[in-house]
Amino acid sequence: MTSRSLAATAVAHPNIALVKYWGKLDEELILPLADSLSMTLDVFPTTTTVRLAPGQAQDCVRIDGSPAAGEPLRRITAFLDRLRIRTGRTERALVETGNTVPVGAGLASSAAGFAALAVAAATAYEAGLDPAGLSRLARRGSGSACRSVFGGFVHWHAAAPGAQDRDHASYAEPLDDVHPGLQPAMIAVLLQTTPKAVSSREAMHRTVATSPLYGSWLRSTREALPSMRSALRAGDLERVGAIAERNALGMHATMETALPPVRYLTPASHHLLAHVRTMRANGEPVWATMDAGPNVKVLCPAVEAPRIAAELAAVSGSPTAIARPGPGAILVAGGV
Ligand code: 2P0
Repeated sequence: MTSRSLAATAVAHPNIALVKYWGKLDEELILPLADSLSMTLDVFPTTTTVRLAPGQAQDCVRIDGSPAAGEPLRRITAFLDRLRIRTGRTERALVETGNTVPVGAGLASSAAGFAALAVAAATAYEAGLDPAGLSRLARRGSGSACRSVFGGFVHWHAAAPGAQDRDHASYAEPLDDVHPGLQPAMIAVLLQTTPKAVSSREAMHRTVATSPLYGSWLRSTREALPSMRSALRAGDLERVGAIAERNALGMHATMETALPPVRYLTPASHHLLAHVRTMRANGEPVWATMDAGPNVKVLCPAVEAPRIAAELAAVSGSPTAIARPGPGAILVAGGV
């Protein structure tokens, strides 16, 4: 029997959560303990090509031009194995991925990476998945990747307690009811772009297992989600920003109280956070959010972004990137 040699290339962008995902109900299925909500960015795309390689004994993965090994290779191979089981295909693959964002620095490279891989691999293996199915597949690579399958503002549903098929019940959906007058920008301040010492996966696990604050944060994040939805519907950027900043600070408080603590924020992060608060006290429409890394992202109205980004760059001495809501993952080549 001969196999056709199929290849596909997809592009996906990172997303930044306004209501964070931090903690798993099921570590194998990557099911979150709570819903989360994010904005997909229009900067820092990841491009991934998957080419089936009949006769090859192993998957061969290159990330940013270098052969992958260790944990990144293991995660990508496990991801492709799941797809091979689902499709009944046996071919190994050549995977070539190129990031334009620093990897492992809290800038959501794994979200863009697994979203692009899900779309390219599902096409190459002819998995026939609909958008929700692609989101579920991306979720198994990295939780936050299920949100990068879609553009704009995206809601990731945790499986409802008692759901019959919890894997099926957890996927992301783009919001179609965001007020059209809401024109935000997210300014990423690139304070430090070296890979983190503790992976977000390990940090999340440790926090759920040991932080005495975790239960409170989970309750507050479950309340924050509907409030955020309503603020987005109303086009109320001030409420969106306030909820997002509080949610991010709460998440970092749970990490700080884990055993041993996880501290992603550096003195430079805190310095910039203080400056954002001062700007806000002076009437500037700016709100901060931080993920599993020291970099600070600042939400503000798009029309004000160039001026605010220049100020943040001057205060931090670091480069900035201005992002607007961006597109979902798209296939740019391949498919039959
Ligand atoms: C988020 N983060 O909602 C949160 C906020 C970081 C801080 O999703 O273990 O790489 O692969 O599911 O998706 C980062 O965690 O973790 C993340 P896994 P992931 O964006």
